[in-house]
Amino acid sequence: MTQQPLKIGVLGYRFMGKAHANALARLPMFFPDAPAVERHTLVGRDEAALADAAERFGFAHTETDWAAAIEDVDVFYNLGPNHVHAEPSIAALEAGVPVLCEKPLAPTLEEADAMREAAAAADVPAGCAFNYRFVPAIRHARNLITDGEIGEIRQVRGRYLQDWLADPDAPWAWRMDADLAGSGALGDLGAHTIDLANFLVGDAVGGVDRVSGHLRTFVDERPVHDDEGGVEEYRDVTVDDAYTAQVAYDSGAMGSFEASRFATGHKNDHTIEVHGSAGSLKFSLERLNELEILREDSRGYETVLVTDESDPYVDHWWPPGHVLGWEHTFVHENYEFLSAVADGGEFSPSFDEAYRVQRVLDAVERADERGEWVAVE
Ligand code: SOE
Repeated sequence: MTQQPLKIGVLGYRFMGKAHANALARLPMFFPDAPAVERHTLVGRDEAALADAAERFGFAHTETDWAAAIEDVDVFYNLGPNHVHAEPSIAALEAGVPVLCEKPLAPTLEEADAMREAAAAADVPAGCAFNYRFVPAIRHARNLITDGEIGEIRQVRGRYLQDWLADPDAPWAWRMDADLAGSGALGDLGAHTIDLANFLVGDAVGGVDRVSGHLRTFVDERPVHDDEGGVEEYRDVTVDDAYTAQVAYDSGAMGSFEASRFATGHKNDHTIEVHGSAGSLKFSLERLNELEILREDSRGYETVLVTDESDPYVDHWWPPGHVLGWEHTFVHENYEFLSAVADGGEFSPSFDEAYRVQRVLDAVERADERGEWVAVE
């Protein structure tokens, strides 16, 4: 008997709604062993914008009440702003509906803890959409590290640089409000890098023992525009525009992380570099098909194009050298999550792993407030 398609409900229809809707649409063609899915219900508040998005993204139904949507679907994607992550995700899990929630898990450690507990009590997958774990070159890097190719891990260095707020007249948005977002560059961008470091070297370096932190807001109010494009008011920016942090791992390994929304000259420059006792690895999102590898006794980094059919996920797409893009990471992530739902398996990164990230975000903010190193609670 053919299995009924999984009915997917998605809360959020802007940037992340588009990225995940595109991923769902591409699964049947490129991942034919993925479970059949139906883009069933798209959830949002603005009915006109919602109807337009549902039409473009291929959703059969729309709903302005997320609780009603949860009753009608088999899987719930929470792609809303950070302050909307906890309540609907917990409600879905309590109803036995698997959840994929965008990062960071929540604005606060307390909400993230409640989400983690709801996931532990539910017997279904609960995942956090740290999509950069699903880049083939990152998977290849993790395999090299796991195989001991670069020896004992000593340092990891990550930075996520963007420039979209360098203009002081760039408009206010929810990402700039601490009550809605939790933090700024730290939680929006730093969460990715801290999770990626956990994914790459977490097994080798253990947990995070203590951190230092420095957060800065360069522009402390921004315009809110009216329908005619004029300035209706100015609203406070209550989150960081940039952060730096140092991390001391349990193993004695060192981490240094930073992110900025003011880094002119950088659009979406997420880089991570790992130094081991027998070599180093370096990855940059702006060159996401490449991995730079330095092996013991070599004089410099070798640039490897990670597009062979033997490389992670590549055999689903094109022949060697026909490079992938940012959106492919969402296809890989959706494939793994929906396969875990269909097979009753585990999905990583789980809410537990996302909570580990949230603990570091919280510690970095506390370290900044105190001006000293703090332990991760
Ligand atoms: C910020 O602009 C942002 O959209 C992040 O929220 C995403 O997680 C990142 O992948 C791209 O930049």
